[in-house]
Amino acid sequence: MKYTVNHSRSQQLFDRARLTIPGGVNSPVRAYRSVGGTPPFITHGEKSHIFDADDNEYIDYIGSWGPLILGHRFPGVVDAVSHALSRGTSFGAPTEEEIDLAETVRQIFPSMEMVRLVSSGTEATMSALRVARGFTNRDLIVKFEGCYHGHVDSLLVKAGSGVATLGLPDSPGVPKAFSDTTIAIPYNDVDAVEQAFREHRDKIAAIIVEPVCGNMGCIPPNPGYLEALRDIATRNEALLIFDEVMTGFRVAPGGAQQLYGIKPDLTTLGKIIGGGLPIAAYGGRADIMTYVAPSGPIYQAGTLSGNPLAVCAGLAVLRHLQAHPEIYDQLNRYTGRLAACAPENITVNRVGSMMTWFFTDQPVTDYASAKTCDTRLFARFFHAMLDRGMYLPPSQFEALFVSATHTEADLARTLDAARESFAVALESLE
Ligand code: HOZ
Repeated sequence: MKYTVNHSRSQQLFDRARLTIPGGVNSPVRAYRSVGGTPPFITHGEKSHIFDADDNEYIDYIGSWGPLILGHRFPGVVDAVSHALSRGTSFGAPTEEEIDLAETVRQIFPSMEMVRLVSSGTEATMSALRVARGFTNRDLIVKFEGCYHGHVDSLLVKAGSGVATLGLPDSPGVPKAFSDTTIAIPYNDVDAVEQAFREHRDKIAAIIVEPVCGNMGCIPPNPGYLEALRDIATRNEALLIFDEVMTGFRVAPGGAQQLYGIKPDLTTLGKIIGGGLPIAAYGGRADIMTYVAPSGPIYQAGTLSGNPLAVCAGLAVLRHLQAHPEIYDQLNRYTGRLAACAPENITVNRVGSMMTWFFTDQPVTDYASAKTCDTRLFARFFHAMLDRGMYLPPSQFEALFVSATHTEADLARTLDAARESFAVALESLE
């Protein structure tokens, strides 16, 4: 069957956007550079579906890149935001709901004894690094190739997500002195971490890791890997930072740290914690977090930090997830069925409701193996899926997300579309 999908209005909007917005988008992966074509301009969403400016309807497997675990326009969020809106949009002053949110986070993530709210995942990781450096009085940070922690200067070294998607080695504009504070080594390689600590003994402030990578596609930690990071950090009096912006409330209610039973010193959260509004958090051991101003000397601040609309949206989602733990069984079941539909020469990685179909027959365990993917085949698959009404991340180096509002009917349609699209993509190999 030949699909002819109209994208003319999106095309017009994209042409217009490019005149005033770099690349026509406000975050690079959205521009479809690595898959080609025009990004649909979105008008609205409802549960698991989104709609574009040409009235095309899609089953959404991006979910705003993770936050929408309860789907678009979750009634609890709509009500909470409407109620908050009726009282004011921003005060730049403390509110009771901020305490509710911080306490709820601490209940779900017991390692986060104290919590500071910020406005984006980038801000959370940037602040966590500053706290780690200030607390340990050391400068160096260990990060892993292909992990992405937002566009923090010193972490844009061998980064994943848009940086990997666009094939950029590093970013101009980051002073060498900043990137020199970063030691980037392969993910899932314990020896490389031991080696880094042998070479830079007493200088490494922290190890920062996506405990399940989502930003080079979904890559789980090897058995024992996170335990080894915990042990190495402790032995060397460095801090272990889990970047759970993507995995928090996603791979388990209490994130990867609950799933794998590891207690980091600091954690960063974003995405789901705001229910689709801009909020993020960092937190961890109380003895470390009391170094943050004004209780301590490490400075970090923000006018919109703890914004009341975002706080109320996030609380509505977290409370719903707390009250309905069965949601995670359904998410896992559905995503497992998506994982199972791939042909043999496609490698599938899944943790909970995060998943990637990798166009390689090699196991994908790190950035080097992720790069064995045939991104041209991925682009063909991606467009075949889009034509069939499936809205996937437009990059081989991102994970898809399933929401609690995806239905049996959605799943059946998606499985049919995926089987056809794999055939379309792979026919060029025959
Ligand atoms: N870099 C994020 C995903 N890993 C967000 C991409 C976007 O919002 O365009």
